[in-house]
Amino acid sequence: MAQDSQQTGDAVKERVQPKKKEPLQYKVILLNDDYTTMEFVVHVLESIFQKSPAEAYRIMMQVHLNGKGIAGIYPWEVAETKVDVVTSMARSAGFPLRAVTEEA
Ligand code: TYC
Repeated sequence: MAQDSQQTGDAVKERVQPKKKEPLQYKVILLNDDYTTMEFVVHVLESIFQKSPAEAYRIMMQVHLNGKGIAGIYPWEVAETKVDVVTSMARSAGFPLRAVTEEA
């Protein structure tokens, strides 16, 4: 039987909501500042966002030159956790680096 309908005697009952909604995705955005070192940002991108060294460097430069850049796109809870991990790693290292989430 077709997935979008259900046979009930002679009637065909249509689903009210025909498609399951995808869970919303959130961008994790890194913000530029004048004090965090480039090396630390590259390290964050490699260790928290699983970027290759070349991709981490590219994203870091994008943030450095344009003020912000996308580190990754994740479901809400994962994105929020990444922001928390970036923030605590940066504070422990004495850097003001900030990360925020934005609906994708
Ligand atoms: N602007 C910083 C510097 O010149 C480097 C930097 C890049 C800082 C990206 C934060 O998210 C950032 N040392």
